[in-house]
Amino acid sequence: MKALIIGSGISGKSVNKLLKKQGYRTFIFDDRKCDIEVLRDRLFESLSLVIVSPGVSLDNQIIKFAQEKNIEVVGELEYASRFLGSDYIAITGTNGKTTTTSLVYELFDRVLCQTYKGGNIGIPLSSFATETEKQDKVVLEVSSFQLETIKDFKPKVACLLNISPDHLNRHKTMQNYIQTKMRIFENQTNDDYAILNFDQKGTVKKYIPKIKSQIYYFSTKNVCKGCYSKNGSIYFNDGTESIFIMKTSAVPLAGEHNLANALASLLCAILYGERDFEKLRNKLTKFKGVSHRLEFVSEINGVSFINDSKATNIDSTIVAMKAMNEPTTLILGGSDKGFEFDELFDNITKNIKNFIVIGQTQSKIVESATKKGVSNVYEANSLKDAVLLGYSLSKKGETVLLSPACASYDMFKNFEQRGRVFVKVVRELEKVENRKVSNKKAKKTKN
Ligand code: UMA
Repeated sequence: MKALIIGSGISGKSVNKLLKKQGYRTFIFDDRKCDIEVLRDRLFESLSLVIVSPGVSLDNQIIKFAQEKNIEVVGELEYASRFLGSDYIAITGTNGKTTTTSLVYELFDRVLCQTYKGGNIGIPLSSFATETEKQDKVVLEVSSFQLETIKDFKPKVACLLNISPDHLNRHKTMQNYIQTKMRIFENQTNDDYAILNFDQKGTVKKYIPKIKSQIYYFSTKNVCKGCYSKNGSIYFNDGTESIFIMKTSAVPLAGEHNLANALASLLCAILYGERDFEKLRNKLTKFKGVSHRLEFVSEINGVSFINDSKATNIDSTIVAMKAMNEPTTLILGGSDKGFEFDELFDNITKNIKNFIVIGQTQSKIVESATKKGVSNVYEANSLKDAVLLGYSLSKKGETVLLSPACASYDMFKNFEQRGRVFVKVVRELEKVENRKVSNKKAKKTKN
C-alpha cells in the first residue's frame, strides 16, 4: 500500500507515523521542498491514498490529479478520526475555539479515564488517535480547513461557537466559509448533539433544517434549550426545566465572549455525559485561560504589555479592544487573509488611542484607517520596532496590546512564534529598563 501526504508540517509528520504503523509505504510532498513536475508520474503509480494537511487548499494540483485518478483524498483529521476508540467532542467557530476546547478538556476528570485534546489546537489527532479507548474522553478543536476534507467524521457532540469573516483567501466567499463550518454536523445522527450559538442563530438559519442530531443552544442573552446566563446566573435547560449551575461572576475569564465560551464548554461536557454540576462548577472556576489569548506579559514602568497573538481576524481583535480598560496602543497587521479592515475601525472602543501597523497588510490597514478618519496610526518595520514604539507612546497606567487581526505567516512561522517574539522583546525591554533604574540608584548612592 502506498500513501502520499501533502504538507510536511506537524500534521504531515504525525500522520506519516500513523500510516507507516498501518503498513503504508509513505511519500511526503511539500510545495516548499519538492517539484511537482518531476514527481508527478512516479508519485501516482499504484497510489491508494492521499492525506492532505490542513494548510493545503483543495485547489492544489496534486489533489486534482488524485481526484481525476479516483484515488481517495482525505484530510489528516478525517483519516486519524477513523482510529479513535471513543466518542468525541468537536468544537469549531471563528473565535474562541482554543479557549473552549481547553476549558472542556479541563472540565473532565482525568483520574478515572484518560482525557485527550487535539486537532487545530496544535496537537494533530493522528499523534494520539490509536491510543484512545472506549471510556476515554476526546476533545477536538476543528478548523474550517480541516472540515473541508472530512468524509465520515462524526462527533458525538459538535459545537459551532460563532462565525465572522476569516480565511476568505482560502474559502473565497462567506457563504463557502459558513457551509464548510456547518460540515461539522454533516455525519451526525439522532443519537448525537449539535450545539449552536442562540445569539447568532440568524447567520446559520438556513442550514439548521439539515442538522439530523439533537440541537441545543448556548446564549448570554436569552433563555434557551441548553446553557444560558440570566440575571448573573448560569443555567442548563434540557427542554423541560432550568437547573442552576453557577454564578456568572465565578467564571474566571473576563468579557462577554468568554462567558459565551464558558456556556458552550459546560454544554459540551453535559451533553457528552457529565451531569455532576458541582464538579463542573469547581473545575470551571479553576480555569486559567490559554497562552497568546489576551495573555498578560509584563508591566514596565507602569505600562502593561498584553499578548493576543492568537487574534488572527478582525472579530477577535474587536473582542480584545472591548476587553481593554486602560488607554491602549494596539499593534496590528500581518499576512493577508483577503478581508478589508473598515469594520475594525468602525468598532474602535474608547480606550484605543494609538495604532501601530506592521506586516504585509500594513498599507491595506493604513488605507482603511485614513478612509475612516482615524488618526494616531503609526507604521513600524518589525514587531520589535512596534513594541518599542508602543512603549515610547505610552504613559504609566497604559497598555500596549498585540492583537494583529491577521495571520502571522508573512513574518513568523505561526501565531505562537509571533506571540513568543512579542514576549521576548518585552522581556528584553524590561531588562534594559531595570538596568537603567539600577544604574540610577547606583549613581545616587555614589553621590
Ligand atoms: N504546504 C504545501 N502546500 C500548500 C500549503 C502548505 O506543501 O499548499 C506545506 C508547507 O510548505 C508546510 C506544511 O505544508 O511545510 C504545513 O502544513 P500546514 O499548513 O497544514 O501546517 P501544520 O504544521 O500541519 O499545522 C496544521 C494547522 N495549520 C493550518 O491550518 C494552517 C495548525 O493550525 C494545527 O494546529 C495543526 O495542523 C495540527 O492540527 C494552525 C492554524 O493557524 C494553528 N490554523 C488556522 C486557524 O486556527 O485560524 C486554521
